[in-house]
Amino acid sequence: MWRVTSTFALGERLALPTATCLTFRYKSSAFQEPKKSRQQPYPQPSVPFRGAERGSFFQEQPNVGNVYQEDVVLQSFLRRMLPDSVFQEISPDLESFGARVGAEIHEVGLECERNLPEHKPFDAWGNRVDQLLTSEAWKKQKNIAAEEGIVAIPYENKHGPWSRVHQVAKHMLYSSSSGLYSCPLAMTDGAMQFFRGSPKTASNPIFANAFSRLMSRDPSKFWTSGQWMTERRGGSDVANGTETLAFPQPDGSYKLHGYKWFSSATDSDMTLTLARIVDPIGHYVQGTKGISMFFVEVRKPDGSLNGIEVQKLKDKLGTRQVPTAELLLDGADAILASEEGRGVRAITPMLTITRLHNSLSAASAMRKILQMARDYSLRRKAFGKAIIDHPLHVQTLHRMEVDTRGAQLFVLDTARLLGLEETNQATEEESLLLRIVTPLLKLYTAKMAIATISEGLECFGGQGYIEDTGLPGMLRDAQVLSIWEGTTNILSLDVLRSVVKTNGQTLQVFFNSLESKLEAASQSNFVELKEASKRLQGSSNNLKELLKDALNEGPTFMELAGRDLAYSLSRLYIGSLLVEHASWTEATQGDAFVAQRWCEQDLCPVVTNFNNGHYSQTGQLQNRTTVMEGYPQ
Ligand code: UCC
Repeated sequence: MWRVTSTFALGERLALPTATCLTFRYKSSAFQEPKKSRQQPYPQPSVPFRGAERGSFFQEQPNVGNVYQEDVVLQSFLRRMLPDSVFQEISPDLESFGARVGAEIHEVGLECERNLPEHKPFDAWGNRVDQLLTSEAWKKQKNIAAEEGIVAIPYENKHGPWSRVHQVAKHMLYSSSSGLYSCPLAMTDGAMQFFRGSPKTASNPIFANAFSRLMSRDPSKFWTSGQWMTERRGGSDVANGTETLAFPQPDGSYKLHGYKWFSSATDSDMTLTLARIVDPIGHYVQGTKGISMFFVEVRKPDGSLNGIEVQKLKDKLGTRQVPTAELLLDGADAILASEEGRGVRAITPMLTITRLHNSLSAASAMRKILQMARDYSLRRKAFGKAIIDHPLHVQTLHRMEVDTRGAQLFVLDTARLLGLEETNQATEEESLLLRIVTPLLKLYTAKMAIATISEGLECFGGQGYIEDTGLPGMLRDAQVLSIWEGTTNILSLDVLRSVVKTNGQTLQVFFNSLESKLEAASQSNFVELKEASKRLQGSSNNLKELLKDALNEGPTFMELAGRDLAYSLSRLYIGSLLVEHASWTEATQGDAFVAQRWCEQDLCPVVTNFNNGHYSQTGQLQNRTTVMEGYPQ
């Protein structure tokens, strides 16, 4: 038996809360239980938890309020960046939507997780029916998304390049309460981007109809789109993984035969998917150049599936609200959407969109858990006071806050670049910058979200581990952010691809952009920013030095350094965004503290690890030797 005794003296000396200084001693024979006497039973009325008397209150739950009003970073970014007239126009929308999220949508989102989709392959008589049963809450999210224009806003284009920022800001309020409806919305936005850029959309009535439905605010007309790219061989290497074949039909359409291994949101109305066109003698081209993109309506007018069999729903760690399925395409009617053999190229503008959505979802979840943890810290008492009054807890919240502000600014600023690009107002430099920051944004915010949400769960103690609080689901859902839409390593390689394809121009504009963001700090009164800028400048110079030599070191070296390079570029860029934000005339002291703390970390792990020999041939050999140690030969 263990006995607990207090060591008050030690506690006082270290100024720790008394209860943290408890010591545990094994019960010695000298320890005596108080003797129970038959003549003197415990006085019954004072015994707590007798029978069913459990009391009416255990712990107060955190409140989700007006998620816009409580988000100072989002508000201040918009005030700083948007023309005043645009800010005045969109603010009421964000204000009222922020309130709706707290009052209504958050709960609908939780319902999506409580009522997961089901697949019913056969009816009672053995007929194949392939019914996908989704919850009322899931369907309600579709209606909410349509009414609120979550996909429509950038395409309605009321505010030119700022329309994209408006959408991303609004979706950042929505995503983490959408019950993962954010997934079909991401793909729908990707499909919109494709249709908007395709010359076929105007001339082909089927495409024109799809385009108008995907951006409709009328729930009865609104469609969502899937994006079926992943086949049995895996999702990263699309060029070698695509086995689906497209057989031309006399009317110019195609029939698709293949197996799609991960098809997210299979309840979507249409999809864009990849296949290889088979010529009349049965030949088709392997590799990237053989892949074309097709448009498929998931159901026929009578409601039956269009040559598609749902094999099973995937049993996933998280995102279980989304009906993700394995699909057999057995003669699905399809229309060629891209140029022949340009399917991979055609998906890349969609990837830019879905990767931005991935990142806004990451930032949205980070902000939400932090808002909830902050609220909870005022309600929850431990060791005699609210946990907000425990400095160590506040330090934890502050560290989460630093990352969350960084993630939010990164997302919003990338949305700004995308808005310029898609309204043809981007300079060449801005387009190049968008090309390199998109994979950086996706890979880095995903990792930050997983870490922040994990930390966030801890802020609720044991309650963070209890299913029906809705908190564990947030962690499960976050885990996919670094996997779908390109894993961290695939995106690191995409950063390198952007550098190689542009002969280093993306890197050049990246450094230029860093410099110009730091210039603003010289005018600021916040002393914290001087040091932060100095550190950013120093690290950026070190990185430039390293890159001068590294780019000549060959592909293996660069591949090995690629992930650390991507992390370094992300940290530098986020640092510069935080400094720029804190240099604004209306910035708060909090903004300056955040920039300062961010810049105290190792901003350039690629330089550190280069100096530690991580990318040398010896380093490479060490990796393999260690990894394979103990593996049976
Ligand atoms: O679909 C999925 C799940 C859906 C759920 C969506 C939820 C979204 C978020 C929700 C939030 C809650 S997951 C499937 C995702 N799959 C991927 O992300 C694919 C991962 N693999 C890659 O990203 C690869 O890098 C590929 C497939 C893009 C490229 O592979 P290749 O075959 O090696 O490609 P190449 O040969 O290097 O490039 C082919 C062309 C080149 O252009 P051209 O032909 O003009 O020389 C490249 O420069 O594509 C160009 N390209 C790009 N252009 C390649 N990547 C890009 C890029 N990122 N941007 C612009």
